[in-house]
Amino acid sequence: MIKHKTAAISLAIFVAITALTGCTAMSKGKTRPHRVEPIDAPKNLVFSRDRAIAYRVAGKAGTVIRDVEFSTRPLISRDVKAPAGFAIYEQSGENYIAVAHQQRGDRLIADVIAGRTYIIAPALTGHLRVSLLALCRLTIEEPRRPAADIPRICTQILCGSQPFLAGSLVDRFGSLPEGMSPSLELGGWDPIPRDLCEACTRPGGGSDDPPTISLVCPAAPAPECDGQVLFNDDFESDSVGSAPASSPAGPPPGDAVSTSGNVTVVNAASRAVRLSRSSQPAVFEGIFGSGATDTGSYCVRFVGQSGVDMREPVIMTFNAANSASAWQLVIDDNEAVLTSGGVRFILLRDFTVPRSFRFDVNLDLKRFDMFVDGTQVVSNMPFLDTSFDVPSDVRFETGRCILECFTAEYTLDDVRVTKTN
Ligand SMILES: [Ca+2]
Ligand SMILES: [Ca+2]
Repeated sequence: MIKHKTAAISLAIFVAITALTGCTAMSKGKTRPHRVEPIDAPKNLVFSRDRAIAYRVAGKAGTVIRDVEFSTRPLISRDVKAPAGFAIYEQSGENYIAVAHQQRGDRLIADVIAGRTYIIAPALTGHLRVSLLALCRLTIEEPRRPAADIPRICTQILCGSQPFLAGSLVDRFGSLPEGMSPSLELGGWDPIPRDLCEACTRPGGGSDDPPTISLVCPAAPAPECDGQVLFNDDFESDSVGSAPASSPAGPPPGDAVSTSGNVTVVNAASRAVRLSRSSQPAVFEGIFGSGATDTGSYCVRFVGQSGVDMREPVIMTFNAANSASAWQLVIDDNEAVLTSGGVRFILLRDFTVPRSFRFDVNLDLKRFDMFVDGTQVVSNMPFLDTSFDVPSDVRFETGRCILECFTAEYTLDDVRVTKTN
């Protein structure tokens, strides 16, 4: 059974923080360092441990600045002893998104965007990440919950010395957060991060504001992809029980579908295709009509729903004519793992309900953003393979059976790819 649980995740809850720790960050430019201004970390929005550093990147807003260096030296502490224990998060509204980075000595190096705010903080790993997500869901999904409940929820979830199953949250708080599996293990990590429990219950940032839990949970479906359509299939003209038509009805002309293994049209919310793993991998390939080039911006969107009790994931890729892939998204029943250039990103959700996925792709920069149900989950991620040339197809496949053939089922609808400029 393949599971992917090691990468840091962007879904962070930022609780009260101590004062800004002074630090400079510079680029490795030959002439002069790129200016990165330390700023006050957002009040009430800081990491579980007691320190983080916030920066605003100078320059013309929106400009990508490569290889900017951020020192971790002021943050090295008893809790986090090495630079590898830190991550870079980009502020996006109330959310914090993990940014791809490399490590060089005690510095983290990333491509960043001028005008935006970045926070260097300990990376979220393991139970902590899952527990913070549970806390987020409980506090954000139920805004009418009395404010006094939040410290109680916080300490019960984060500060217990023993791990417990998410299913017991129903008894404790009357509900299980949306998207959480009852069998997920929460809490009980060792050591408990310093000040974490205290941060939950004390006023934030020296103000009288109560601590807030700030993390955006999924909301609206991702918007449609606009622009010149390269591929579009909603399967409404297909026959239930058969393979989908090799030429999807409607515009654009020239798009095509290729399948192998067990891929059939089903009646879901509307007509859709279902990939079922059998002795052969199930493969759905959407091949683009004309109009793609090796420059410009593209939009990729689909709606997908995992089978219950997936024993193997489905793998989604966006591919070029030269077979390079911009990313690999491995979707399971309760998590998805995005692999791009040097980065693995784990997204915890219940994927057994229909979820909309959208990718905004900048082929000039070989970078992309990803949205799930309308919420941005990663920003400015580098391509998996930078040799990527002309966009060619989008592909979904279950793995090949080797010794045993575990079940994998994925229902796919509204697959659409456009060139947006
Ligand atoms: Ca067509
Ligand atoms: Ca449909």
